[in-house]
Amino acid sequence: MTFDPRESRARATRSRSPLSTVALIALLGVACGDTGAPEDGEPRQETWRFAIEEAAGSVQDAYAQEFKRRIEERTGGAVEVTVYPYGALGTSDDITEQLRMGSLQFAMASPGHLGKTIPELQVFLLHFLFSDDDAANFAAIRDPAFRAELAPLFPEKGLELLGLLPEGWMVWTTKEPIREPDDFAGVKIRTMTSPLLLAAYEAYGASPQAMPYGEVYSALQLNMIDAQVNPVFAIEEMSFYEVTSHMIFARHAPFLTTFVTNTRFLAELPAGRRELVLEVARELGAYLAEVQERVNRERLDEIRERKPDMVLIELDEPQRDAFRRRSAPVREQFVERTGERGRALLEALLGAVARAERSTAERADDGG
Ligand code: 6CS
Repeated sequence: MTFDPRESRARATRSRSPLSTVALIALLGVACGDTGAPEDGEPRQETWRFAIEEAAGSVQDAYAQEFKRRIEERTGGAVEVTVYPYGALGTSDDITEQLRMGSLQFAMASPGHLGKTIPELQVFLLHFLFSDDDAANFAAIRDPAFRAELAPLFPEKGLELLGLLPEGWMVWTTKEPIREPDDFAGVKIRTMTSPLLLAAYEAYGASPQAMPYGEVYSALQLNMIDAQVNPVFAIEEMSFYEVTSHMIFARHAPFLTTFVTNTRFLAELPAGRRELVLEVARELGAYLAEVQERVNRERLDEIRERKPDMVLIELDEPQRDAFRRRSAPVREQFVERTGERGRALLEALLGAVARAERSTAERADDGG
């Protein structure tokens, strides 16, 4: 399966072909193994609204478009999925609120923002928690014991976790080089809005400022901030590289997002449609891992091509160690803020990462 961001942008603006006559739906419903027809009749026609926190052509958009494609195909068009890119319905916080109120059915909600609503999710914002091995990290976020700690945190906020998805390593873009924690002294770095992110950058001596995604470019341009942090594809897509001069690769944290739905909506769906949603979400678990890897690589090439004097700095192990040591106390702050549930989630995640590292190492030893 390949994802072409340009094609996706075009697809997002093209209108759908009008295939949804009742007869065709009934036929397709039979052919596809119907998902959601009430026992006595025709499939229920409905539109599901899915908001993403990124632009058309982004990594989240790739996921949303594939979700839309599979749902519409398997319901024979009885369900239509409308994807709303970032900005159409407001900020990440606005989207989450609309999902909780039930005016949206699906959304992407990154812990960098959703951590305000579900504080324990800020575990994903801690630095140097994950492995350096992408395959181990991917296994860790799917680890059943870890998921068993994570999933129950959502329903009490009216949300249901459908997926935890990787979007690539976070990269700092700055106006001065950063090679050691002290280089961050006084640097006004924009973070997402979950409070623990402030602590994460204060630990390096920076002056972090939380703000919505849509305000970052002009804040950099107007020198209200000096730096920001996001995966490579976002740095290209939001043109942050135009208003910064250095990209610092510290591999301090992956960017993860959650794919969420409204608890009540999911519970009240006809059983067939509920199963379909869960099935497609399960199938798409691996999809974004592949997409992000390719999109991040391609976008880095585009940045290099468009701005040859952009300085790329990859921190070496001793340099990363200095950041690792500085960031260690932030784990305590996380536990202080989130209590026993936070501690349990942190331990479950550390356990999952360690297990995943062991099994990827064993596979490598076996030559597999
Ligand atoms: O920095 C942010 O706020 C956003 N960054 C990405 C890559 N996705 C969504 C998030 O809101």
